[in-house]
Amino acid sequence: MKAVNIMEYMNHNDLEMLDINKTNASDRIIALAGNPNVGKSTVFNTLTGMRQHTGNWPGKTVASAKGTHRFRDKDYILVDLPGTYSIMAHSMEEEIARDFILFGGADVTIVVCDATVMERNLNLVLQVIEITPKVVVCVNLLDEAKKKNIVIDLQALEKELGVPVVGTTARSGEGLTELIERTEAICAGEIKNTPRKIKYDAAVADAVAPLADILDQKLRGELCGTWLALRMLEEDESLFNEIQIHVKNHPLNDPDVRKAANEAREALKASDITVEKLKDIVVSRIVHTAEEIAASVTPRCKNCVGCGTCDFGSRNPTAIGGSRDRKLDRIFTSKLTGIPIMIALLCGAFWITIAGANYPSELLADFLFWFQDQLTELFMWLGAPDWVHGLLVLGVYRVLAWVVAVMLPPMAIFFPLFTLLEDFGYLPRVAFNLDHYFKKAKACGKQALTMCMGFGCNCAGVTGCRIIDSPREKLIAILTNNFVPCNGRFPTLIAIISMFFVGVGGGLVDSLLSAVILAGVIILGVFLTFKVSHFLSVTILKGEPSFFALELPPYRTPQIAQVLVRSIFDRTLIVLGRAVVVAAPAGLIIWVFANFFVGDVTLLKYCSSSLDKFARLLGMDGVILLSFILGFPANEIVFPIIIMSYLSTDSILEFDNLSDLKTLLVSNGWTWVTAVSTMLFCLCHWPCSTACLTIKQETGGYKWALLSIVIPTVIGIVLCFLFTTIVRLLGF
Ligand SMILES: Nc1nc2c(ncn2[C@@H]2O[C@H](COP(=O)(O)OP(=O)(O)OP(=O)(O)O)[C@@H](O)[C@H]2O)c(=O)[nH]1
Ligand SMILES: [Mg+2]
Repeated sequence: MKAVNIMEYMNHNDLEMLDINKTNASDRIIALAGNPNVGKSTVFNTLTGMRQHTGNWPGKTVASAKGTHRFRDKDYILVDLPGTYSIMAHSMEEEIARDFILFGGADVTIVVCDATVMERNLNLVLQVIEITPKVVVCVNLLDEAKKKNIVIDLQALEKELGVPVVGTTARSGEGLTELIERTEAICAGEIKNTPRKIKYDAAVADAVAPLADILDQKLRGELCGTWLALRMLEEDESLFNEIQIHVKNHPLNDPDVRKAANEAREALKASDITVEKLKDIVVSRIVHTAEEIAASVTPRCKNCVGCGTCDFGSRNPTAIGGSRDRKLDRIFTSKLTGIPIMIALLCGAFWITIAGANYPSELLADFLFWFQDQLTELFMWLGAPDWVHGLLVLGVYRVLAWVVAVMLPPMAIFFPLFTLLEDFGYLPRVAFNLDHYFKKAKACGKQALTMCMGFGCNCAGVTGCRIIDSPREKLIAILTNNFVPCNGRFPTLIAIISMFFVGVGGGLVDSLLSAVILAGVIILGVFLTFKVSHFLSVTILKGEPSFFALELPPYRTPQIAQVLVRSIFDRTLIVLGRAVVVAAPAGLIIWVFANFFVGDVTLLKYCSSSLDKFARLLGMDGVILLSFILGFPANEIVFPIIIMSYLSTDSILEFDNLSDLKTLLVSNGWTWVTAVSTMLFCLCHWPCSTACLTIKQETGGYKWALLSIVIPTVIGIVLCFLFTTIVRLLGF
């Protein structure tokens, strides 16, 4: 097989700007920048009431988002940017952040920092204030800093930086009013910032100064001359491309500028400073300045880290939070216990989900189908024709009811649990544990994080692949994300497992066994991910795994009540939203299929019987396969369509109880073999339509979207066929 040209795909990455317009002259555009995982999206969500993905691992935000915060009769258009350690970095999301800070037209850039690791965060602050003076520094996670006994002198920091500094605890909203007040003061011109300038070595400063002066004249304040001069001398091509796109009359090709740049290069050469050396000098100067400032604003004994004469030893963050984190990491990431704990946690989360979802599912089903009876009576009372009742109640309403009853309860339990683990900081540990296996598959360990996102929704998983820097590994992660069942698929798995492999009574042993089987299915998905990743790595996406640093963030205590309320509410809305948008029309189509005749059979029977022969080779039947096909718009509707299809052809029309579901399926020929095949096919078949579109967008081509359909479908067909043939040969 021929390896593809990955650059072809690389060029298609969209770095387009958000479409941000002020509706009033008084509107303010505020960029939220900062290192990864410092709470930018939490600040954004708290101020705008929006629901950007947050969680304790770096790299969640991969595309900018905008939202509005209204304060004292003014609208603040906030832009949540992906995290970035440096403006000079070049990963896709870092470029998005850099470009917005440079060209996004923000009135103020708020740089959010993690109070527990100020040195590292100040590095970015210094780079941003080098570009624009309109900056407010938000020192977030003050509660975490307090727990670790880290005290930051915010006033001293403000003096050092020459820009306003505000301390916040974004999760509880503390300090955010002051943050907006000080931001407004800069917008209104009440505060004039005098940002600290980085002092470069004489050789660099002298060589750069003439070029910087000319650039300052030509740019007329659009960008900072010294900053651009340094980037020109560092030959930052990707930045130049963006400048050419965004800066009108940019001076890069101006003859005076070119001449000055050549002279600067000569001067640097004379001092033996090559391009690489210049980059090193600049970076180390910034890092050094950041360290100096951090040391001066974090009061402590100078010689310390255990000088024995002060109390810093006990206040040392590494000594306090660090030792607890190290202990936990020894348990969660050790070779011996890491993976067993991971599997145990997975089973535990599934067990709580299955045991907990049973009763609410019954209640919901009882209520929703009681309501269906009321609707039927209403239609009869109104004297509505049969077909109207059939279409709206037996079609649209009933599919909606099935989607909500079967899908909603497991989602509302599993996702809060998952979010708690995410907020605690467990997901990067999963990536750490699986890194070795991904390397063996010649893929990237960060793929584990994108798989975790795929649990919620494969579209989020696919977009999340932007955190993987290597285009080859990113493509592998995108093409295999579908092996993680999303929230539309795994309630189907839960329902089938509960019905066919354990009793539907919901006892302790039953629910534990269900959880173990479900975990087994997920592990099969992970196994297939490794195998397919490896296959792609040695065929069309040839290459060796790249080096990357996986950051293990500190463990943070999740806010249990908030997470529970938020994710239950969010999931409910998402499932209900999709139910209305996708399931309702699907219900309508199914009803039409079941009531229109081709000759003397219904359209449904006609279509399903034409698929029946093939489907039976795979251990399923025509109805199941047709449901998978009709479920292309959203996986949530596959199982409800199966139920509806059987109901519409079955004599038991008043079938509305979850525990009776198995009877319906068995009366339509389901055996444990059908159940396993349907589960295998549920795990391995084409991604839903939205996921396909997302893959097309992320990869820039139909061919990858097509491949992402072909790979799991072929694997699904092969697995089902092999399984069915073997069990039939064995005489089951
Ligand atoms: N204790 C505490 N946790 C916080 C605070 N602000 C944010 N967090 C938590 O820190 C984690 C990271 O927050 P996010 O808002 O996702 O961080 P981000 O900067 O947007 O991260 P990326 O998008 O990955 O760059 C989440 O688990 C938050 O709940 C805070 O003030 N205190
Ligand atoms: Mg974020």
